[in-house]
Amino acid sequence: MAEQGGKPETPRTESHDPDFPEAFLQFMRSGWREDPIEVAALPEAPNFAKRRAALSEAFPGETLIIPTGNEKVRANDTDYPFRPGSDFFYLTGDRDPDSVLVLRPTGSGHDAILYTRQRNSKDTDAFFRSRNGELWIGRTHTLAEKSAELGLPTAPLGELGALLAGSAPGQTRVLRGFDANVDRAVLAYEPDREKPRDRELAWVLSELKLVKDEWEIAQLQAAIDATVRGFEDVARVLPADRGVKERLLEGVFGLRARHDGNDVGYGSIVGAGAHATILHWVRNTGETRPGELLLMDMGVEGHNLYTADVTRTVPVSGTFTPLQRQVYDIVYASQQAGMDAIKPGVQYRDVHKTCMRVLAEGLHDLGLLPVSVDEAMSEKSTVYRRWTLHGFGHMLGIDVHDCSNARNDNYRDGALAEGYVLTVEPGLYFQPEDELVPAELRGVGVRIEDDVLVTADGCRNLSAGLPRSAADVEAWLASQREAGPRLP
Ligand SMILES: [Mn+2]
Repeated sequence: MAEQGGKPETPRTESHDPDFPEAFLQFMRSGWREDPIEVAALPEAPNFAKRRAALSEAFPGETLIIPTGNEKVRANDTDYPFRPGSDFFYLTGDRDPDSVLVLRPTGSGHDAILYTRQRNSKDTDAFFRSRNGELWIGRTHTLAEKSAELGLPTAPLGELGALLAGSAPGQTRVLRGFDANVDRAVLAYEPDREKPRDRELAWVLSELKLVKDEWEIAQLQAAIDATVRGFEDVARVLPADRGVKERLLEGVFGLRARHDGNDVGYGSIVGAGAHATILHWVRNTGETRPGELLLMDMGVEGHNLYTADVTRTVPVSGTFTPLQRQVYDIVYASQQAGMDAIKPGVQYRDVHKTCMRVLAEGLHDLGLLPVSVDEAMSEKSTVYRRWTLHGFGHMLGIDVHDCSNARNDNYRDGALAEGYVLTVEPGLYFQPEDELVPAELRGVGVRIEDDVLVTADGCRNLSAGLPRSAADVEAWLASQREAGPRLP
């Protein structure tokens, strides 16, 4: 029995597959039992429905099309593991590639329909022939099973084309850049430069995500707790008296991420020594050295795709040198000042200025600023940024850089509100080839990054499970080493 409507997909095969003689095909088509699987409605499905309702309210009378995206080739015929599009997942909870959420206007709001791949069950040759067949990838959901799980009507992907072809320009918006087929099928209709229709959909989706609900906060806390365990795992295998490869530490953290969560939320940055001064050092080809610092920026992405984003900088030998500690304490003071400033109504930009002023003062104390702190802090100068390099933080959620399509007025140039989750992550970086700093500072990089929730009257540090101050980091490293290596 084929699934309702739509054509079964063409088998996806590879050049090294053996031939399929007719006798084999006939034989493979019969003699299989069909065991049912248990499908329960996801407890969080009502949260997803609430978000769709909020989106519906923002665009009355219009058709909204939100694809998850497709599998991406890593090399030749192998793909990267699929990770759903963040906005799509935020609205549906569906994890399969190629799916497309469509909100169609009704009299009072919108109907939501999830267009999704059909099951390649045992009554199709794809079952055993196709790389998407269940013999290859395991049991997948029928449309009805997926519908029951997500609380969302489903339809075969094959029926999407007709709907897209019939969509009225001017009454349809597409979340673009995820699915080339969808982008091609619905031509952009953007008569207003100031309010580009499709980008407005992306703005609104990002801005809906700014305030996290209780369930999302719990997801973030779970990801952060797993991240704390991952940092502990790494501290336990980091020797004080000899070098190890950065990739050993990346791998140990990655094991925790895959074991306790979905994966790492972004490529782990493991920067030993001067690598700490490279902001996105993800090659991780170096080695630790006793006496040097080690900067690790790593986050577990939880089972529901919310991610942590945490950085710690530790002295490999167990204690900071006086100079390392001086730099560390400046960054710590900056981070603390940022956390102290965060509460509802405070301008995002003012938290940035607060953190940066403390860093600039520290740079002045180190004798590095060519001008006064006030002059360096003026908008016409900002020369301190040679050593601070980036902003104080960013929103955090289902994306590590969450809400990135929000309009400036509601993010960079806006105020914080209760329920926002953001990182606070100042740093100081002295490049190995910087002729304007003394030799002993060259190759020193420090960043401290925590994830905080804006509360009614301040903020709560969700990553307080890891120490932040220099003394606490030293004590923590010693106690982890004392406890010794562990497997998840
Ligand atoms: Mn970050």
